[in-house]
Amino acid sequence: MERTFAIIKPDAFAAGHAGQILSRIYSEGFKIVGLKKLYLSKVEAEGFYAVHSARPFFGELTDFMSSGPCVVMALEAENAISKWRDLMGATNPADAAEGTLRKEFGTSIGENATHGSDAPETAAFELGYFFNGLELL
Ligand code: DAT
Ligand code: MG
Repeated sequence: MERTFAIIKPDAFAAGHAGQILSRIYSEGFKIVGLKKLYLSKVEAEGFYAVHSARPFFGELTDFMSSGPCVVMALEAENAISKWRDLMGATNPADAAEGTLRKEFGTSIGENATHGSDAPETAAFELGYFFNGLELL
């Protein structure tokens, strides 16, 4: 079993899509081992996305991630990291395959509905950024 870190981003939460996304998470066989609703500050969003701090879209990205409430989750499954990336689809919703969350709920490359860790090292950092061990059951 592997764990990954996922976010229902502010666009999807504000649009009322959290329920459908959670339903999909269950139907695809993930176990939710941690979940909370947060309203990130700009500084917290910058810390989370520090790896992208040199990118031209960093300001836009961290403004967006601190623009409203989101839902952060720890998901467990076999090969959870790649399984969740597959369910999300491509970063740009315009390129995402039919049936993926970003295809269904994303509206632009910046506002793409969901986040998922891309490797075991980033999953460990991201899970630890938002959850302590006692919160993961
Ligand atoms: P992913 O979220 O698929 O792992 P990423 O790590 O490359 O993608 O980028 C993180 C987020 O930054 C992404 O979900 C949306 C935003 N982003 C990426 N490329 C962008 C771009 N060219 N313009 C605006 N936002 C972008
Ligand atoms: Mg990424």
